Amino acid sequence: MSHNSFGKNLIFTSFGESHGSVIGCVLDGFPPGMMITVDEIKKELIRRATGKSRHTSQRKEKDDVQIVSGVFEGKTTGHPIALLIENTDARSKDYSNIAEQFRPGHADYSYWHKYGIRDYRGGGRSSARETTVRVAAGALAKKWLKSHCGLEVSAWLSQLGSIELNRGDVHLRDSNPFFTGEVSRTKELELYMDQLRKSGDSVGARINAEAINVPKGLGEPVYGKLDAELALAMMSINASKGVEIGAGFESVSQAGSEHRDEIVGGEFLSNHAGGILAGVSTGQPITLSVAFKPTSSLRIPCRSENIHGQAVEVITTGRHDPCVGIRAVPIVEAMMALVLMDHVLRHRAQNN
Ligand code: EPS
Repeated sequence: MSHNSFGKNLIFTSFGESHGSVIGCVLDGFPPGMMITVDEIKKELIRRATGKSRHTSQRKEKDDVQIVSGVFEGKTTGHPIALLIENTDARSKDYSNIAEQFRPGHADYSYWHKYGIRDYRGGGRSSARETTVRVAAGALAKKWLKSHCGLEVSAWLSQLGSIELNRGDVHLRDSNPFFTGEVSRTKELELYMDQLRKSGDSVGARINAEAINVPKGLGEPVYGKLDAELALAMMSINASKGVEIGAGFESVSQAGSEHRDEIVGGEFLSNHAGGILAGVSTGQPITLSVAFKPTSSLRIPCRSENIHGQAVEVITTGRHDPCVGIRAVPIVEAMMALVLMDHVLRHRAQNN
């Protein structure tokens, strides 16, 4: 079975490969009447784009988005919204040497064994390029959530390799290439990344995210729990390896008397639940964090095999992110917004 869509009442489908002519998405079920412009979508796309700093891949895509359906005279019509983005800076020759090799840690191996064919150029469908259209659709979801119920989503870098970061001022996260709210530590992060890049290696990252002004009652027990669907959405992002909701794995060592969030005068005194109890939102901020693994395309040689089962030494050249987790910040925000909007529409449908 193929599976390139998610959502029930707001259904997102993406298509396209990193070195194909275009990537695109269809967003079906979006309510009519919301004003939206290409510039509003582009603003989000720029946040995620490669080539903005020396700390990301140097591929320079224009990411000019075309709204090809579902918007008339600047307003959503209630019909499927289709968004298209041309790939203008793919350099497929970077991949000719590894066309038949498996990069350890990469989709190369699993896709080949699943499909028996693979678009090796830029990782094809497994590329982070696909996340561009998630962010484009997320721009619409963010706007709708804000105007519909004041709901706002934000994410920030909370760990880069071994460097742990405080939340700082999340409003300032776009002022630096790392999406950190701890702006005073930008220099430290730059030095770390410069050394890493010189070494040819890569690191992972942790991204924290929060949604505020979330209506109570979102989530559909028992197989459409809100935390379950958020976790699925996060795990669908390239390179993600773990998701925590609220206290997450810390819950293991917490006593019940500590973990439970006491209620006094209609207010919760803590938020270990991450704003979700039994799969349903409580109205508290939804908090989660996502672990991203280190990028697997490295110029440091390693041992592997090719599609014929022969031993090979793999060296990946080209333009890769030394830490793909950094650019995941706007992607996490977009996925969170799309899931939450879907659940607002689903809750409205059942419990209006
Ligand atoms: C990516 C590898 C690089 C990145 C790409 C993600 O692609 P290429 O080698 O084709 O230049 O530039 O990211 C994007 C193009 C993007 O827009 O995010 C990978 O292997 O995932």
